[in-house]
Amino acid sequence: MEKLVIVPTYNELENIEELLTRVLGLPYDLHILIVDDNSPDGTASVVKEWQKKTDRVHLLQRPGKMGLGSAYRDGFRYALANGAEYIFEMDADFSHDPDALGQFLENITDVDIVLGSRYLHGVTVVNWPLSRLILSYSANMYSRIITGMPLADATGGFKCFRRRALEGIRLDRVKSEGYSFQIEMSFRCWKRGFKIKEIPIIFVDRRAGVSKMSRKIIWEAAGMVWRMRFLDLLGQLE
Ligand SMILES: Nc1nc2c(ncn2[C@@H]2O[C@H](COP(=O)(O)OP(=O)(O)O)[C@@H](O)[C@H]2O)c(=O)[nH]1
Ligand SMILES: [Mg+2]
Repeated sequence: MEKLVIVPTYNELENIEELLTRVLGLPYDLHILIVDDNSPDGTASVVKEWQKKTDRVHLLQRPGKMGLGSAYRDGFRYALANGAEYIFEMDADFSHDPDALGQFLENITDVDIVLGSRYLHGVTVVNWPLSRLILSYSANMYSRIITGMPLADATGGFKCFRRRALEGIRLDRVKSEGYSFQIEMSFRCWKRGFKIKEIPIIFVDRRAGVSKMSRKIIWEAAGMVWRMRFLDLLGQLE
């Protein structure tokens, strides 16, 4: 398992079948790990059917909805324990185009992390309500100002990490659950000296199912960037 795409899922039954088809159909011998939080719609049962057909599909089942951050932390541990060299983060809802995975692999050769960026060349977001776009864009400006991290899109969740980056930070110290998880991961890696490269992606709003965005997630992110900044100032980021 050299390349592992981690996809957290909560009620993604409408997307999962096509997602597995598209990712496994790519010519890069990708493995895919679904981290499912006991989705009531039965997302995991589709994954289990696939596991009978191929050994490139992996499933972590968790007892209930525990958040995106901890889903990825569990996924990262699985990736490291199973020898993955290139570890991707990707959403299940086709906001992230599986066909872009190849570009991540091309770009990771000389860096440690590749970030799919929605705000690198203007704004490449399709079909989001204006309110959601403004929220995301302002969150990125806020994060850039407070953390000093020079990224156009620090909250994006389409990423590729090299193994050494995930090994280089303390995953057990990563506390965020919502979108701030993305900022926290990049910040910790950046502070450790890992090289991050942004590549432009076109982000399309989910085609099916519902978003899990919430007020709680926004407040968490607002506070987390300050937490990062102070931990760093106090030399306690590690
Ligand atoms: N396992 C797990 N997956 C989650 C959770 N919250 C969101 N996800 C998944 O994370 C991805 C991004 O969430 P989504 O609702 O699309 O967020 P949005 O696109 O920003 O509105 C999707 O694949 C979701 O199914 C969670 O608590 N646990
Ligand atoms: Mg989404």
